[in-house]
Amino acid sequence: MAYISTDEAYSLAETILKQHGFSDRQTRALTDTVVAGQRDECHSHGLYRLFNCVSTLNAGKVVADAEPTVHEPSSAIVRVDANGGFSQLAFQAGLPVLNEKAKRHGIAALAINRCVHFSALWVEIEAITELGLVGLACNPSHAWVAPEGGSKPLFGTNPLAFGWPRPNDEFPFIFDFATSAVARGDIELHRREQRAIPEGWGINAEGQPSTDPEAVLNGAMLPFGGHKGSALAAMIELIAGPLINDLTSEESLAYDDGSNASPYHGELIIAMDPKHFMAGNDEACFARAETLFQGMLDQGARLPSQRRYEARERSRNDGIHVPDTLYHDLKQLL
Ligand code: NDP
Ligand code: PYC
Repeated sequence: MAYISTDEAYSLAETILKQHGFSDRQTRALTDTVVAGQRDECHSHGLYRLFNCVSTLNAGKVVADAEPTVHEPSSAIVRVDANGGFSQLAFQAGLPVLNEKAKRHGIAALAINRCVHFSALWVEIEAITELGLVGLACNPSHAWVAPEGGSKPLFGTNPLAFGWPRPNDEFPFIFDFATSAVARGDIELHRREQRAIPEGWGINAEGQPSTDPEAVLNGAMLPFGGHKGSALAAMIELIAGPLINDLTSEESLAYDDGSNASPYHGELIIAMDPKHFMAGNDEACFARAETLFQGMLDQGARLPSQRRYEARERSRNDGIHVPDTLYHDLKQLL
């Protein structure tokens, strides 16, 4: 197992991305995301994603030097056209406008269009909570997941993330999960490491339950929580697809046309300013939220993101942990 410094992780990611032709601004935004993922031990969305960045570029499915354009169609909506680039730079371009609108109106939405997407959403949600805002984000992906009761891929792995800022320099309360039983990236990592996957993650092409990652990647993944995850996945298709005039997961996969590139679609992000909602009782309202969190902890439960924050601390002390084979394979990209 290799341990590398944050500077080394940045330098490795930046060198790979620039050598393959990404612009400085795309490279910086992508590097921030994949290094943060590796630092927080989110292995399916860390440095491993550099392979997808390169293969998506080689497939001609991302614009390496795209510059996002920002539009303000109404007072509480900001729309950013990623112009075929990755979502990260588009998010960074829209965030200051989202912040200004949420603080002015209490609630605002950022719609990102025409972006190539692979990011873990907590990165964006954390940026929103750092501004003192409550945030919600979601997006489709490629059609990989069968609806509850079905057996053929239709929905994406459609992540949903939420964040609540906390007083006294506490890390924000953030959850961020795929609406499939697990992220596809996790199944890909099982395949890479030749490990069986747990039952319940997916079915093979014949619609039978399978623990073989390859069979499930070629069959269909399953939603988490049966009909509940399935309904949430459908909602995300709607509000981050047709509602913002962008592609569903099925349409994204059709656009992909077998090239195995990262999904291409939109993303919806909603930000709320607590000051507008808490009717002047901010301190008491935030204190009641803390009582809720403490109630969870008192029962021995952990807060979502706690594992991530602990991993962040470990990375700060020991360096960022990169499995040997991943490190070796990343070097082959240079
Ligand atoms: P996980 O199941 O690993 O985790 C989901 C969330 O639940 C995390 O916030 C996690 O916190 C929390 N959690 C896990 N276990 C517990 C527990 N015992 N008690 C309390 N909280 C817990 O995530 P997924 O596999 O579903 O998704 C992984 C990532 O993949 C996400 O970041 C998502 O954004 C990304 N993704 C991106 C897609 C895209 O299209 N861009 C598509 C699909 C997924 P912690 O991290 O601290 O464990
Ligand atoms: O892991 O499901 C996933 C995923 C899709 C797009 C980016 N990550």
